[in-house]
Amino acid sequence: MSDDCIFCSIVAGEIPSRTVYEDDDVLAFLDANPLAPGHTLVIPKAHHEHVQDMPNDLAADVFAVMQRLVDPVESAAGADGSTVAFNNGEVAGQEVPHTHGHIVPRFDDDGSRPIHSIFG
Ligand code: IU
Repeated sequence: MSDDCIFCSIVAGEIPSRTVYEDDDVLAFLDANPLAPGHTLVIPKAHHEHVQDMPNDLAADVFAVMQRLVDPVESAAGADGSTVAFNNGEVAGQEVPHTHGHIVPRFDDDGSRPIHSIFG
């Protein structure tokens, strides 16, 4: 756990979140400012700032959870697809320095915008 990391505080239960999935190493929760209904974040519980900082087995666990959640998240949102992505580094739009994958439900009528436009 890293002091003053908001996602570490969510992992510790110090800040409430809407849990979507949890195991010993990975937590998924609803984004507090969703880009679309059902926007879900998937994080390692251990603090790692960037994708490449995670040990390989943890990165595999995080991706496996993302893969497993795509169908239920899309289904719950009534979506037609999803953007599944990591912003990696400040220059790429990473605002929270605890690595996190996004599952953003997408809809046929949302303009088929590419990833760079939905992440602003
Ligand atoms: P980014 O990839 O670092 O830009 O994404 C950060 C996400 O974390 C963004 O979608 C925020 O809405 C979300 N978030 C959150 O869910 N809860 C928080 O307390 C904070 C950010 I700060």
